[in-house]
Amino acid sequence: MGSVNVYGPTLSTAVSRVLACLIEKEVQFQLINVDMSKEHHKKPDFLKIQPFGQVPAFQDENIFVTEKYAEQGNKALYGTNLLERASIDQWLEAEGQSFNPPSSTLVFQLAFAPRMKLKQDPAVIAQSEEKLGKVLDVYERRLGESKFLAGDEFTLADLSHLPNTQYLVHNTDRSEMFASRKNVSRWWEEISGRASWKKVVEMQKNPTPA
Ligand SMILES: N[C@@H](CCC(=O)N[C@@H](CS)C(=O)NCC(=O)O)C(=O)O
Repeated sequence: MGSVNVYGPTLSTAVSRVLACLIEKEVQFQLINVDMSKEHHKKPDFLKIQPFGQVPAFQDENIFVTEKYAEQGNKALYGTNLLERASIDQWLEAEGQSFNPPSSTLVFQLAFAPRMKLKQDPAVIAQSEEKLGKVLDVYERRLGESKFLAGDEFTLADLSHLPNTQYLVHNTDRSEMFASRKNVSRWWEEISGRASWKKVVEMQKNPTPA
């Protein structure tokens, strides 16, 4: 069994996405906190392992967790054949290109900005809400045809949606966007109920001190 070092705070959506994946794959990891308020992610030592100065960073090698640990944990997380993988890639891409931009903006504006005492931008909020609504309409139709996004199994494509949706449903007043869409709502209940994600949420509630 391997073990990896992950650098970054659990409250970061990008970090929690990776943690959910590692837990699904039963990969042991050590989480090393990075104090972003002190710009530790912009320091030369950090840039050596993450040149963009973003969290999370991995130490060891640039692992592709689902490949390196193919035979352990959830073996179907990234599909078991090329056809499944193509569908997973398609929905991972949908997350990155269509879902993440408006949802991460909403998370920032509605959940983080107030905590950081930053001003919200109502025009940006309205625009992102409209965009996300349209994306969720597509998801609603898709999830009427299959149980999960890439097919009838939970995969990396679903997992990738957990961090932003968690914030939108639990830390903003926009949970209706998910609850009002029957299939999206069923899907969210299912994917957020996974033991791996519940563990990540627990870790977020009890973050390790910087
Ligand atoms: N594509 C990257 C994105 C990582 C990312 O956006 N990280 C954010 C936190 S959620 C970050 O480090 N922001 C600080 C910065 O960009 O300076 C990934 O998923 O690992």
